[in-house]
Amino acid sequence: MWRLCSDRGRQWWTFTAVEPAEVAAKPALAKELALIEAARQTFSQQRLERKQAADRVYRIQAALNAQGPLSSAELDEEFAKASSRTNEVEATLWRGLCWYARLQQPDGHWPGDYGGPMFLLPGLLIVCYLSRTVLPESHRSEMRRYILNMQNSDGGWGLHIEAPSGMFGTVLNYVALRLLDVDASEASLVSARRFIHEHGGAVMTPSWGKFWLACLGCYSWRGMNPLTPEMWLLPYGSGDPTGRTRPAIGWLSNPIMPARYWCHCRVVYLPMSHLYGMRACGPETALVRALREELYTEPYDKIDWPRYRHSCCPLDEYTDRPRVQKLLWDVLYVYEWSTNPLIRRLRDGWLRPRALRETLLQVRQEDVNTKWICIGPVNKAINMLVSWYDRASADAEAHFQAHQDRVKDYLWLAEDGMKMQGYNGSQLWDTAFAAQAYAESADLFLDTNSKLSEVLLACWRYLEMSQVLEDVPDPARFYRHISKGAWPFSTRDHGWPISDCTAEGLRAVLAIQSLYRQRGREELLTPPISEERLFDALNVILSFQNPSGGWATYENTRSYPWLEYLNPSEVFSDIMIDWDHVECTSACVRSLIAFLKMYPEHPRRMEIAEAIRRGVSWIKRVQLSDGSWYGNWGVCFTYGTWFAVEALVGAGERLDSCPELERACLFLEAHQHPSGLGGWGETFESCSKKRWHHAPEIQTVNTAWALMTLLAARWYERGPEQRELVHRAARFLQSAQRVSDGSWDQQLIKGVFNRNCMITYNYETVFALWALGRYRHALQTNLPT
Ligand code: LAN
Repeated sequence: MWRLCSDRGRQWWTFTAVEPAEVAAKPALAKELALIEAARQTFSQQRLERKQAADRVYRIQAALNAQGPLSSAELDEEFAKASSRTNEVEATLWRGLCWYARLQQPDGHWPGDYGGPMFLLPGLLIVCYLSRTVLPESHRSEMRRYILNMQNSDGGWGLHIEAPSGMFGTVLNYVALRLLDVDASEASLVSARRFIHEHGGAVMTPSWGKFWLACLGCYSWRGMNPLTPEMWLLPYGSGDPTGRTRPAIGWLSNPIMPARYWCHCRVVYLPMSHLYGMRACGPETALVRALREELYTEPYDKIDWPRYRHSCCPLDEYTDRPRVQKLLWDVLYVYEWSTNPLIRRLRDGWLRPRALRETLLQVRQEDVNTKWICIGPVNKAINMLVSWYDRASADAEAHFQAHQDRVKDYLWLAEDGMKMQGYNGSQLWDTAFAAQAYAESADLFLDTNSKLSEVLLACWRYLEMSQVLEDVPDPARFYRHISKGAWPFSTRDHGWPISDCTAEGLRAVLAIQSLYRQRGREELLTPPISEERLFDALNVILSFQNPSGGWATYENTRSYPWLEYLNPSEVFSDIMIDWDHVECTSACVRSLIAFLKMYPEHPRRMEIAEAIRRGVSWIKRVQLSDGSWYGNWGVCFTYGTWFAVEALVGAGERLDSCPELERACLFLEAHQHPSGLGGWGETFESCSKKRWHHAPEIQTVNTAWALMTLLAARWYERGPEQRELVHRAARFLQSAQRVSDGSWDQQLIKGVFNRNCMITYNYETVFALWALGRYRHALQTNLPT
């Protein structure tokens, strides 16, 4: 019996065996188990079609188990009220609001599957193997099930759950299954091996795969391009990484110092370079010896490693790596492997020990700052391995155990099995959106004495408990931006501040606050969030704005776009610097607008107004020639365009005087789904190929984003055709709801990072609700929008 536990946003799955007698005695339990079993069966029958698995059943179970803000009985009672509504849109909204409330956790956040990438679990399993961290058999068997479920019919695995097979996914998941005790003679492994051999063997794995194999002892460090840790000894140069004083790039900046890279890139290459620098390698076990035989087309001892430093299977190659890069690696390679006594003295006697001390210091501080969660799944696993090899620190043992304890934060169970998530969850992000979606329809339940208002109060509690209240210690030394007042993407313990998470968090707080203030019931919002904390959030948002006028993700842009030429990863693009993004810029602009509305007399009002103006002009500048905006973190043009249009409208732009708005609406009109049913649908290829790709079926989420965009721009005021377009989109969303429980089905994957890798969001219900709520105000009633 699996259960989802949660504590202040932290979420993890536990397993307890239940006796058949116990099941027989409790009909509810029996019903639940039957539901899960049924879902599993359908799933295994339709494996490939449903790889983008709904985690519906486990979410039902979670909802049944949890003592959420509302009990199931209360929710059943509320749900029944839908039938008394004569307005169909209101009835749909009501059912959806009740459904989504079932999933809310006691602490006010929404849990959900944040899987998608297929290269995460193998890394964790390699680290567990090397560090003798034993995962329970319950977890291991669900992991096996997951990986097998995600195998493509050609025997391989892709970069993410919807991707065609490549060597990165295939080699790593092959190794993962072997570490999970699957025998090499199993049919699935035989076909995976065939795939690997047909594509040149594991020497063709992209560099991040080679890294993991080298740690495990199944690849030689000589076959890797250098990850020289001495890079961390370079001077940072002028400029302020903390955002306290501007600018982040000064006159004497050192653009190639790793501390200037995008934080995700630098904190992954940081522990990688530490392990590379010490040539970390696990013991030669029987399994390692077997893998050495299974993964290659020639005998392991005969492999000419340096020949394969630059090699990568064409199936995986996404990013161009220019010649200059190879040249640079070749120079560093000489430094790394030279036996010349002078270079050796310099390297081994002087530089390397210093470099390893510095990388270890930085790694450990990242562990401490994030309470051992780490910024993401990749550095979580690598930092844990660094910690395993670190015997010298006084508290080495406790430090490593703290790492082990945080492994479960990344593991999510769904009907397709157990996976490692792309983050320790998307708690704050989902809660901030949910709060805004509920706020959009708040009149339905706040003024009718409905228990649903508990949902918003619980959102408030989560918003309160997840705001980050402090900067990390010595931010400049550890190259960290200020975080006091920010909201993270997941939990306060994680704590990395993000521009748009802070913006959405602040907007959600202001939205709930203004609803309760209007009704004179602000005292219900407990615990209170002081004005000072809101001003801190404002301060963070302002500090994140770049001289360009745009906003990047976690930090200011610290180096130059040309650094991308040095991007060594074959599979990810645009990872070297923290770029400006339309989503971050729009979210920040809108939160500043909301803030000014609430505090028109704030001492920083002039600065805020100027920031908004610069942000809006940045957004206009990056509109594409077809009228759309490219979405960096969601699939894809409907996402980017939605963000951009919201900000323009929020800043007071109107359709008749703003050509950008008109072109955006025309773009959407021209990209409706060919089925003619009045919706929109994009696949992940819109992101990776940077051109619109129609999904085979209309997608609820794309339709909701498009509908919100058209409503924000008041496209329906143009004429009867435009009005009909909007009505049809709304009708589609209504028809896509499951009337029996009020939910919207999960469809194709909807999140993305670094252009090429997709990640799951549970956006269907929340955006359908948000869009329909707005539609109701705009076109169904006379209420003000
Ligand atoms: C995320 C998740 C949240 C996302 C938004 C807030 C939605 C976005 O608007 C800004 C960027 C951000 C914070 C983001 C950046 C990249 C992340 C962290 C992820 C997509 C989650 C996972 C991904 C991370 C890089 C995955 C680990 C893989 C590596 C290649 C290191």
